[in-house]
Amino acid sequence: MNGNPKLEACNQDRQDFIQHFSQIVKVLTEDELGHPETGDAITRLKEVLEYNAVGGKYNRGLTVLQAFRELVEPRKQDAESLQRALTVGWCVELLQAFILVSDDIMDSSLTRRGQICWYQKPGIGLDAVNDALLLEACIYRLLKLYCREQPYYLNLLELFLQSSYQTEIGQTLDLMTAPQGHVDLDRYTEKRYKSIVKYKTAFYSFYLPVAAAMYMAGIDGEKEHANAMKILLEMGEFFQIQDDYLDLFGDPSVTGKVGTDIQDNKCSWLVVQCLLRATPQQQQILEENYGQKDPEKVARVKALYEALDLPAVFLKYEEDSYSRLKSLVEQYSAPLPPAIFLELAKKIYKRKK
Ligand code: DMA
Ligand code: MG
Ligand code: MG
Ligand code: MG
Repeated sequence: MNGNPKLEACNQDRQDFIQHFSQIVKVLTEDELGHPETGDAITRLKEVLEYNAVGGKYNRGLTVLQAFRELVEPRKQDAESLQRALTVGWCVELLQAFILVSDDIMDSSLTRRGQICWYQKPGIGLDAVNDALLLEACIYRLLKLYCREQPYYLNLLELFLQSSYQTEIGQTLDLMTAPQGHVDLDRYTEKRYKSIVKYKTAFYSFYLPVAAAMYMAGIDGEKEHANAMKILLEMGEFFQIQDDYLDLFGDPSVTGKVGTDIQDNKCSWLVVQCLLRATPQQQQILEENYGQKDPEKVARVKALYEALDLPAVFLKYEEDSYSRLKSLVEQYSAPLPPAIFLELAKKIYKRKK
């Protein structure tokens, strides 16, 4: 106890959320009883869930639970409804696990959440593609098991399907803008950057969890969703800018992942900002060193970013973005309580992981 009731409620939610995982695994693996011939596959599924769905920050999953508590009348927050909110929160975390297992393969990453990427584990390799698909399928099995009788079931199904599609479109743009083996600096525009991150990150990381809680609370109006989306997409864009900054300037022992954006030729916020400020000579340095594995070339790109003061540019951007967000909340949060958005913003601004 530290005497701060808001913080204690938050910690309680986190504990409840993490504890609910064992029930999720149990429910997803007991189906084997009816189909004993799939037992070996279910054992694999359990391993996949335990390796890939836990160990993150749980921001997305917890957002469902916390928004649900803020939006649903207390008398309707019975034990069963809370179980459903916890489960839908885990569905968001499973979508995240599905996306990350795939993303790490496509980005040739080495570590995630402080451990070796699943596909990098000896004996796993590209079988991880099927494991990612299994994680995705679990979302819909859980929604069916827990929410089939609810009036919002179809809304949730469509929301998860649409969020997956948007993320996959975003990943497509991300990959197409980063072709292996040839640097074309003209591709790295602010406009392109915004499209990539809106689709690959903002929808599923910010709109999805809040929208899911809205549907569960019976809020399904277009206007209400459009307003919430306006705020949440802005937050999502900023979140990905932080991710790009941390890719190079974060501490891997804190972020749990080693950066790959320069090597992967990515349209990162840093390269976009660099190009807005670089002299022709500095552009030449980028041409010669970006998008390659050689650690010396990566170091030259980093030195260029530092020479252009990009860490300071980022700090300033973070401040500006926070005030912009606060005014968006004032303008668009109604009829939802502004606390839903402000609590979320507090979790991400100044984050180090
Ligand atoms: C983030 O892209 C978006 C998705 C859909 C994973 P990223 O590759 O920069 O993520 P990370 O830095 O976590 O690999
Ligand atoms: Mg990645
Ligand atoms: Mg990626
Ligand atoms: Mg990244």
